[in-house]
Amino acid sequence: MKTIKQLSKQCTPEEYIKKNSNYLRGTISEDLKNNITNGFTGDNFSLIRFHGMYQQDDRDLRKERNMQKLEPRYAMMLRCRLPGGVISAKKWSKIDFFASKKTLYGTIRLTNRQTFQFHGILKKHLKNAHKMLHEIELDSLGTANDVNRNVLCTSNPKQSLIHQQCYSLAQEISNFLLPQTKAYAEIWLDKEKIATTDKEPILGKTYLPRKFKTTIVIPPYNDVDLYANDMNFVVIVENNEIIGCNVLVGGGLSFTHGNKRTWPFLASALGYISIDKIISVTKAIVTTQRDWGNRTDRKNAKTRYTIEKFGFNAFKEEVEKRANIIFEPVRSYHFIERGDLFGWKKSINNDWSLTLFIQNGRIYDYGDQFIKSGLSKIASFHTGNFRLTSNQNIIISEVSDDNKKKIEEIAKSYGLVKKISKLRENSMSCVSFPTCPLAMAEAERMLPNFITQIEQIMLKYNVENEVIIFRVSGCPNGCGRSLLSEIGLIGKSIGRYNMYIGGNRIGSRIAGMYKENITEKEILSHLDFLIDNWASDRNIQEDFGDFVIRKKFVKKIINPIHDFWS
Ligand code: SRM
Ligand code: SF4
Repeated sequence: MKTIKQLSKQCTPEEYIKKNSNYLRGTISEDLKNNITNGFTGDNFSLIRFHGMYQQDDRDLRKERNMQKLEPRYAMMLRCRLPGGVISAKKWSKIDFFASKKTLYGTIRLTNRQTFQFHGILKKHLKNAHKMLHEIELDSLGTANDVNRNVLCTSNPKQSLIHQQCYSLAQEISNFLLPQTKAYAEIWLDKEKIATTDKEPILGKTYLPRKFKTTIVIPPYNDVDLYANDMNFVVIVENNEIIGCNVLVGGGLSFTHGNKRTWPFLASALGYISIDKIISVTKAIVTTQRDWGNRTDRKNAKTRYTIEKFGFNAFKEEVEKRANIIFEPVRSYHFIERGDLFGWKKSINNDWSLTLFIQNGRIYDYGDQFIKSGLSKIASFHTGNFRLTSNQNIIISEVSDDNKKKIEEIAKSYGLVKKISKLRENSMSCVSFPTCPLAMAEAERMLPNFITQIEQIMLKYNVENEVIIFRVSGCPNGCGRSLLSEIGLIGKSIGRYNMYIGGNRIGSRIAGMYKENITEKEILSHLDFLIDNWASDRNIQEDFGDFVIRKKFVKKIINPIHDFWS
């Protein structure tokens, strides 16, 4: 057993913080009583992430507050845990109320991992936030830092029977992998400290080496972008029942500008397992990553680097040994798309669902679109659920025939449904400025107008009704999953981006770098050239991403470890 001193020498400071935290307690409770600062001090800055919160400050105000010698405008972002993205309309009303009354921005932000974030909660309101969530049987455990994150599950409302089973699986896996420490209940819900010893049988005392992401996927829809995740279960359905799943591991999209020891990678298949093996295989994969993952360099700590270091076969054999199984050959499946199915759809239970486009997942009222008020109005009488999609959109589901008309009228009068281009429907951006501390360039705030300009180019070349998957991330962490798009931007500095092209429609190909460090104006000029070429020279039904690869405008990324940087 290594001493903490030895550990701190070899491991990253984060490992030391986890080990010393008394199962994630740190001195968070003391900091909550400290009125001198609106922030958290020392290790608590990192530890609150294990409880689902990030300390941020408004970057638009940084300079001014600095000049006035004021503390940065600290406030917390809180991310809820919502496996499979399902929240009842009743619960939505509560979170909507909280966002309006107790956050600095008054918005709710849907994320591309099927959950929502509050931005701008002052330290003094944090306990209220957790208590409110607890009252509606929600929490923010396991949504940040070195644990398994919100478990994604295909949102397609048409396949509700299978979806229901997958949704239950998503919940089961999420619960199975949750931290067991009572720290969350003690600190945020004022539960009395129970005099027992905490144990973390799955995650271990120092938790995972890095964040870990899981999906459950129902082909032919890859809306969850499975290839970007650490552990994925692609379900195989026979006679309308899930019989098993293919297991894929080692996906991830982030890299660091200029650091060739970092690269994006697509999840690859370990093999097929029957449905009853899911939990034992989950445990085996997570504990292998826990024990084998790199704890000395956080940039090389995710599952894909563990697999690269030990070899795919060694990783697979270890998982087989730990789960006491042998993977069968992969069963056949295919994907047709990743987008959401907008508008009204009848489900197999004969009720209805309405999928609404939410630009970048931001729930607020703007212009002639009263998204927040409209959803709030619907939530006040809707008896079904809201389903959040991995594309940052929302599905109002389980709508009865009686309520359909009422919801239709509200959707119309509040501007919830608007005719928009397919380009916009398929667009996505990360949050970036002003709240993200890691942002290098604008993303959420630049995307709407930028899309308008690409729409004009598409109109010019008569392809305005076509789909192109366009995504923006404010830095190479790649939260907007730009590297799995047909055109993806990744922020370099204010107003400048790397431009990547050549991902495919189903999200199984990483885009390659077309131009480095260019301005928005330059990007539009390159797009004018490329879209003109695509419009005039493409094969029948050839997607933009496939076209730019065939025409060699960009190199096809086959093995990202070598190809991404060359
Ligand atoms: Fe992310 C960090 C927002 C999905 C890769 N991400 C962050 C932080 C928390 C910044 C920070 O560490 O201080 C961002 C908060 C911004 C804000 O103000 O809200 C942030 N990430 C987001 C969200 C909200 C983007 C969105 O617009 O939807 C997504 C929240 C998902 C969720 O509900 O859990 C989000 N982040 C992703 C994805 C996409 C995905 O998971 O499908 C990725 C790329 C896939 C991957 O993991 O490789 C992603 N985020 C990162 C990374 C790079 C991790 C790495 O492997 O190196 C960071 C930085 C880090 O962890 O050190 C990061
Ligand atoms: Fe922030 Fe970068 Fe993620 Fe965008 S991609 S939310 S800028 S960490």
